[in-house]
Amino acid sequence: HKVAVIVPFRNRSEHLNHWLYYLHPVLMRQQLDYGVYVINQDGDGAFNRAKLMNIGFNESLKEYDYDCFAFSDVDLVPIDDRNLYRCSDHPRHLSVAVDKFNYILSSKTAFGGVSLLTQQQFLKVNGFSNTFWGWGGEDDDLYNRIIHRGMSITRPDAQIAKYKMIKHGRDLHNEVNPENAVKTQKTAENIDTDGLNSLNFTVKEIMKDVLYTLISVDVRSP
Ligand SMILES: *[C@@H]1O[C@H](CO)[C@@H](O)[C@H](O)[C@H]1NC(C)=O
Ligand SMILES: *[C@@H]1O[C@H](CO)[C@@H](O)[C@H](O)[C@H]1NC(C)=O
Ligand SMILES: *[C@@H]1O[C@H](CO)[C@@H](O)[C@H](O)[C@H]1NC(C)=O
Ligand SMILES: [Mn+2]
Repeated sequence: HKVAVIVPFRNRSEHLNHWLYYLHPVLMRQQLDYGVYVINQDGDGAFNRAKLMNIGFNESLKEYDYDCFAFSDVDLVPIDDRNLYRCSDHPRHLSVAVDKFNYILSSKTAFGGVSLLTQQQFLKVNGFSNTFWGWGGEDDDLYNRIIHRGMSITRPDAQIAKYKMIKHGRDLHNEVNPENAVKTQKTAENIDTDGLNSLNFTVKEIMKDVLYTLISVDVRSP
């Protein structure tokens, strides 16, 4: 399994240090052929988690022929090695039971936190939408894209797919955006024109660390 782990990032070095400390041993024990790509949003504009994911997909493929993409928040640490960071026949949601939510899945359609798609599956849905600025909705839109393209999602057992979320307050410039919830109703209208095929960004810096590749990008916030 050639897995690119894509981590959207801004201003959370402490979380990243914890994440790297806990995830590398897990990923090694799972015997993956993997690389970690931390995609840092440059500047102070509105945060765009989904666009950073798309950028991670495109940029990681320039380095290696990855066939599986694990899209992960920087604050989610799995607590069971059996929760495999491997793709399957269907897009897969891994962060099923998170301590912050009393280990209860919020909804059957939840697809945020940590999710995995093969290269083919991700291309089939045209990636994430690029237009979800601020907090919320981009994960639901990706779920809608998957259903719209005739696929379904799978999850590991909740007993295995347990996570700890590193405690944090609301980030600056990542306020809940009420427009995002409205936009999730319009996935079918947007999927063909908004995604990997309309992605635009500027790479500001690529820094190679032993443990990860940091790619700083200007996402062209409005
Ligand atoms: C990053 O954190 C610093 C210090 O907490 C803060 O001054 C700055 O505004 C933050 N920038 C962003 C983009 O959140
Ligand atoms: C970048 O893409 C967004 C949509 O993802 C679009 O609204 C914007 O006009 C594009 N900007 C440029 C400079 O192409
Ligand atoms: C991103 O990847 C997609 C799919 O391979 C490609 O169509 C698109 O041109 C790429 N965009 C950028 C800006 O690299
Ligand atoms: Mn969080």
